[in-house]
Formats: sequence, C-alpha cells, structure tokens
Amino acid sequence: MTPEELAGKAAEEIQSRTGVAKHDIAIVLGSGWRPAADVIGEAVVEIGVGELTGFEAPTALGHGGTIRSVEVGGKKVLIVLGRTHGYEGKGAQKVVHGVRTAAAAGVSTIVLTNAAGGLRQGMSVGQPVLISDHLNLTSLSPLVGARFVDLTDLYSPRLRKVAQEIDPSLEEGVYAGLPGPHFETPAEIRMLRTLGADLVGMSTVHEAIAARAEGVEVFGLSLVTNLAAGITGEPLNHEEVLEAGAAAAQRMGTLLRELVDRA
Ligand code: R1P
Repeated sequence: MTPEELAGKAAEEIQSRTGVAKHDIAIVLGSGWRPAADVIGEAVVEIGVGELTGFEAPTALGHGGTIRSVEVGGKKVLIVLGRTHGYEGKGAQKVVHGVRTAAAAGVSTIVLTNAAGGLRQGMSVGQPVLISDHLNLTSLSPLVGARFVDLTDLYSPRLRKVAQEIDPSLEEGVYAGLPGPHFETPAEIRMLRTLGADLVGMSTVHEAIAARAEGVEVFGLSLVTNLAAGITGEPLNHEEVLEAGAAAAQRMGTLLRELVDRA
C-alpha cells in the first residue's frame, strides 16, 4: 500500500470507531502538550494509535499514544496525542502518517504544536509563538517522487491573524527543524540565528509540508520551553521541556479551543 492508501485506511477506521463521517480540524500535540488536550474539549472517543493502520506508538517521552475525537462548538476535532519524530528512525512516512490520516478523515485545517527552544533575544520560557515560516534543516522531505509543492505562506496568514485577534500579545517567529535527538550546540544556535531562525525543535516541518501537499491549511504554534543552548549557560534537558508544557497547559488549551471555534 502507498502511504496515502495507508492513511486512507486509518481514516476509515477512525470514521467507523467515532461514527463521524468527516472531521473538521486536527491538532497535533507537541512534547508536554498532553494536559492541554483536556482543556480543548472532552474526548468523545479515544483510540490507541496501535489499533489504527500504519501507526506505531511513539517513543518520545511526553507523547501519548492515542487519537481523540472531540467536539468543540459544533466542530469535530481530531487530537493526535502521539507524534512520531524523525529521530525515532521509522522514516519520514511514519512521521507524517498522522497528518495524512487527518487529511483523509476530511480535515481542512491542521494545527501543529511543539515545544521549542527560544533563540530570539527577549523570548521567555512559557511564551507561545506563532510559526510564520520554517527552515527544514533535516535533509528529509516526506514527499516521495517528483512532487513540486509550493510552500509560500505555508503557515496560514489568515489563522495567524485570527490567533492575534484572540491574543494580541502573540509574537511570530521562524521555526528551524533539526534532526535531533541531541539538542543543538551553542555554535549551532549562533548559526541558526544567522540563518534567521527564532525557534528550534525536531518536529513540525515534515508534517507542515505533508499537510500542504494534501491541500490542508496549516497553523503552527510553538511553546518556548527552554532558551536555546548557550543563552543561559545551563544544560538542556527534556524534563524542563515537559514541565514548561504542563505549566502552560491551561493557556494553550484555551487558545486552541478559541482558535478552533473561530477557524
Ligand atoms: C526535545 O525536548 C523534544 O521536544 C520537542 C522536540 O522536537 C524534541 O522532540 O518535541 P515536539 O517538537 O514534538 O514538541
């Protein structure tokens, strides 16, 4: 089966398990974002990803292994709690399978969230940042064969505007996607700044590309969970990433709920 056929089969399974013929929006939750899911809405149905075609339980800490169907203000929302990262070594097709499945389940918008290191002067831990563009520095594309997909305005200007209407304090930034799983060195952080990056992480870019290829509108939201290497002089660790996510859960969940409502 092609990756698209696998996604189509998983979408059919979601449709039959949830009884929802078409979902409207999908939200992929980043590291430590799990508590925000409960704020977005109560799960109508929750499915273990292992029960769906083409999925494997994620191995990164802070990522659950389920897909929830939630109703928010009359909209049917799929929440993916269980992102697969490139560094898990399962290949680019597995990384974007959730996004392709959501597209096959009918969504017209995909919200990609992540925990990111903040690079820009003045950024602080716990700050949400709207992704305005990305640098894919992973040497990997999820698209197979010659598919020349345009990535201009990949991160929907329309939805960024909606988010800033909800919360005018929201800043925008360019997200650099690196392969990981090691954190970046201070020299790499200086390089990324020179390249024009404001945020750094190990996800999102492949999912955004795959979503665009499926014709789905993309919205990206980073939570600054640590300041990038070399800024504070402190070593980085994944635990502080998860803690920052938990601390911001209420604010992030409320923001996403409102965004879904107005999208
Ligand atoms: C590092 O702490 C992990 O958190 C981020 C990084 O990409 C990396 O996987 O995860 P998400 O991008 O899934 O939020």
